[in-house]
Amino acid sequence: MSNELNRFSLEDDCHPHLLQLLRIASPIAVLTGAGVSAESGILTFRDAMTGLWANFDPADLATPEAFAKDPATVSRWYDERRCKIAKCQPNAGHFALAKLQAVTIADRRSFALITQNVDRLHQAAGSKDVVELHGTLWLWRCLDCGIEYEERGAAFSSYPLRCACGGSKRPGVVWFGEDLPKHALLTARRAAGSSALFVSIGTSGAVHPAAGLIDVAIQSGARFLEINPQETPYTSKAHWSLRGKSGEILPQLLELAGAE
Ligand code: BV8
Ligand code: ZN
Repeated sequence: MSNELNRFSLEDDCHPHLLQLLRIASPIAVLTGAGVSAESGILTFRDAMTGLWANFDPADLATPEAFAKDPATVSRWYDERRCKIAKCQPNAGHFALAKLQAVTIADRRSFALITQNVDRLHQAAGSKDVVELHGTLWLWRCLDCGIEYEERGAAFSSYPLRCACGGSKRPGVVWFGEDLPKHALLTARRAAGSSALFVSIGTSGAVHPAAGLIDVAIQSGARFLEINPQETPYTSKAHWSLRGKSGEILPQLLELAGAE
């Protein structure tokens, strides 16, 4: 099939080759970004800088240097985000991806869900073996003794959080300038490099090395589907590009592919 871009909305006939791939391709690899959680009420990373945080640049908060300089402010920002996502539920897009994984595995095909998100809404929707490239807001780690705590409770009462050993706890996310978890990145690169169909959903493609997985997949011969309301630096490389919200497109796509 030629590499021309098949840009269509779901109102048109959804491309028969894409639907066929969703039914038979193996492996399928999916990369999600903050856009997949937008319909759950979680602001994307850039939108998150509103209100109290309006005059902060994410890069000024999501770095080891920012935490070293002002652990209380950085901890407060992450705790506020943690408490916000505690009130959020998975949306139809999360559930559709969990369904696609279940159907693919039931067909004895392989499926990998790789996420840049730190909210664990994929897991809450039933997705299994989610590859978390950027960690999660639910885990906090002591800088001194390394103990990891799952923090599911109410907002912390003081910042930074203290470990039982007296050390301060940092959020279990990957900050800018920090390496991604080695095993997660290796798993993601292997999944992208062996995929027959690679789907990127709700990501601006701005953050590396996560976004680079798209090139890994395409260069290894995968067909590439992008689902996003806006163009991204990868749109021009997509075999199919669906413009819209993942919570609306994914359930329709699964229904059209008979994976409902
Ligand atoms: C590293 C956790 C080695 C923290 C995050 C190569 C080229 C250029 C730069 C670099 C490069 N390699 C490394 C870098 C530097 C840097 C980087 O990428 N900088 C960018 C900004 C230029 N990368 C790193 O530092 C990484 N580490 O490479 O280590 C190293 C070591 C030392 C020095 C250099 C390199 C670590 C990156 C991880 C950072 N941590 N998250 C936290 O959450 O606080 S990244 C964070 O931002 C999010 O996790 C997300 O992945 C990312 C982007 O955020 P958003 O834009 O909000 O979200 P997203 O991109 O997903 O876009 C939202 C999309 O959704 C939009 O397109 C929108 O249209 C769409 N949308 C909206 N509504 C919907 C929707 N889609 C569908 N449905 C809807 N309803
Ligand atoms: Zn400790």
